[in-house]
Amino acid sequence: QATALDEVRAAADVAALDAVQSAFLGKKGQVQQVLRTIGKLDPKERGPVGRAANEAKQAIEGALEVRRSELLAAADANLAESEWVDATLPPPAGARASGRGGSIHPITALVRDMEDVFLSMGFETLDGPWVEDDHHNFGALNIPADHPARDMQDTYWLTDGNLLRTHTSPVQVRAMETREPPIRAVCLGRIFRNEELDATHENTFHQCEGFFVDRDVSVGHMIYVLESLLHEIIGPDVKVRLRPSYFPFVEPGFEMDVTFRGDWMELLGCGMVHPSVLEAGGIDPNEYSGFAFGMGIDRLVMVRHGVEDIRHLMSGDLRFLSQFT
Ligand code: FA5
Repeated sequence: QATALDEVRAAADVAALDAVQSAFLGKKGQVQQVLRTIGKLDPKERGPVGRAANEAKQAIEGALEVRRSELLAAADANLAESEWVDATLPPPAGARASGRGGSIHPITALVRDMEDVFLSMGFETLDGPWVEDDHHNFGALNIPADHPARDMQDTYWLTDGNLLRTHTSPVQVRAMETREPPIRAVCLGRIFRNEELDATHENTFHQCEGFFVDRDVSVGHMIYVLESLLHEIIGPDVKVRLRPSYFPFVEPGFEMDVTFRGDWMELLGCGMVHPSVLEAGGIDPNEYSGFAFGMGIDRLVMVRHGVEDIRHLMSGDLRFLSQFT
């Protein structure tokens, strides 16, 4: 017993402790060997020897338990020290060149560049919640419950009656509720639609909402802002076309396409904010007018970098992402 207790106290780690445990308490351990000999002893000696062996067994078990929890606590305390990482350190020399360095995701990079351009044009940037209510995502945008335009966007409904926002337009509504014109703002953020996926359709993607409400705002202002942005982001040779289109929250409404791989790709919806949307936001449509647009950020990344399939962007595939280091 004395030897066992010394060895238990001396065990420097859990593996050493396991070895001590099996040497003394295992099937072929020393305590077991003593217990096995009891039957051969003089009957008078059997009782005291058995008791002594069992006491030794209990003492060793108790000591093992104490030492085990000491060792585990020490290992936990060491973990913070041994696994500490300084995430602010630059990558090791050569990591970037070999493609193993971290890099800014092309969507994040585009969002930052777009925000810079909009700030230079006097727009502020706003944020809105991903989980929206029916009123902000649909109702206040002139899309009542029975309106067929709800089918234009396949909605992920939550069990509590809320939804994952299907576009960034609810941020317009929130801004109008809390601000007075002039309002010049953009919101760049993530949105969700229960879509059939293909090369230009994701179910988790990003939009840039822009809106400008003031006196005498016209379609001309809108086209100027959109073209200026695309010149800055894609280059002076970017080719776009504007088509009439329908959204319940603008009148007139348009869509803008951009050339991509020898064809036109739809990039955004836009138009003059509908009078009833201004009214829902507490703004007098007789005094103020405004334009609004909702641009597909992921599609703009495709144009910017020549990405042929939108599904690469959110795939997390390092073979794709390492091209942007
Ligand atoms: C809208 O979402 C409107 N809220 C845009 C708007 C805002 C119109 C303000 C008028 C005024 P739409 O569903 O067409 O519209 O989407 C706008 C853009 O988002 C599209 O032109 C496209 O570039 C992008 N987009 C739409 N669906 C997807 C998708 N599944 N995957 C990737 N991009 C998409």
